[in-house]
Amino acid sequence: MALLIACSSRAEQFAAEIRALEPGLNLRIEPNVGQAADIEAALVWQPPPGLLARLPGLRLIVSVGAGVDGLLADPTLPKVPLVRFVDPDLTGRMAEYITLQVLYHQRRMSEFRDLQTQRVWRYLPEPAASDVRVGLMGLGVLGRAAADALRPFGYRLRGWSRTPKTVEGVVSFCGPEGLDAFLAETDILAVLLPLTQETRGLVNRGLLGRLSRHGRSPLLPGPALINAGRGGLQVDRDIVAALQSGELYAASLDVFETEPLPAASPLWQHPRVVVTPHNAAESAPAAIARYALRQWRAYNSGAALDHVVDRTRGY
Ligand code: NDP
Ligand code: OXD
Repeated sequence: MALLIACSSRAEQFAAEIRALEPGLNLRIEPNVGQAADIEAALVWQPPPGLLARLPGLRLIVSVGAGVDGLLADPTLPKVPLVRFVDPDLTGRMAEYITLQVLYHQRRMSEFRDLQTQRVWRYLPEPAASDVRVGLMGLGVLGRAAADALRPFGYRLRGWSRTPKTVEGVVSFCGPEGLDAFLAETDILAVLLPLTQETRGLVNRGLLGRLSRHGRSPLLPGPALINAGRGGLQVDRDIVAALQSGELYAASLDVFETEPLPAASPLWQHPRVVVTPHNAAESAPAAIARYALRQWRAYNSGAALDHVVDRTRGY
């Protein structure tokens, strides 16, 4: 039996960590697949389309990413269990990222940064956290962790998901019928949805225009958007247009329709936009190696796998 690592980045780091944990394992690193029939499990991030279909003995796929939209886009993906990465290392990093960006917008940091570039010493009043409504789109593993991290600051939390949720301190909205009410009560929108047929392009001009116009703290200059889900959830040009029109005041974007973000994108230069290179929650290779081996051992011993993707739902 062999484990194949097919990752567009960090493959050697994953291999080193796996070897340290299980030195005897027959490990292959794409493109050096060797005898394809030996390979029973694959650890993958953006593998070449069609590659996994050429492994006749494949029994398990472990995704390095928590999001599996890229894998599911390959129509040849073998119908073996597909496990996505869910781990305290990733979850903790994402909770940090969302907290950092929520605090950034609540504390009017884009304006302070602008003033600093002009060498202007000016006081700006800032709203209390308890006067700011944070709307979390997606109340799964990461949305809930973000809620747990934000709750101690006193933010007024709302969440939107496909099905109703009970999360401490979070007002739950769900489904298309709950979206308008959710947006109308949101000052800072944090998107942690998976990319599926239902969610593609959801964060567009129409949605941004429905963010809270009333009930907002007078000290908040306008709504802010944080997207750390997937670039395909948003329409980049609509975000630029909403920033220009004032429907959106500021944004923190970790993901984009095209990655890397093209140099010509106006988002790079916008004074109230924070751009990060899809690294909101770049997990440690050791955590990924531990997780992949745990899933593989579970599979071999007949134990239940964790976080198997529901291919019909798409996440
Ligand atoms: P989960 O599967 O645990 O949670 C997904 C949430 O989205 C659920 O609450 C689900 O609702 C909700 N949802 C899905 N479809 C819809 C819909 N059509 N309408 C409303 N709500 C919907 O995923 P995670 O929290 O683990 O991860 C979320 C995403 O974050 C990943 O798919 C990935 O794209 C992204 N990600 C980004 C990273 C980065 O570095 N930028 C790192 C890791 C992940 P319900 O529970 O009711 O089904
Ligand atoms: C992702 C990840 O899905 O990094 O983006 O886990």
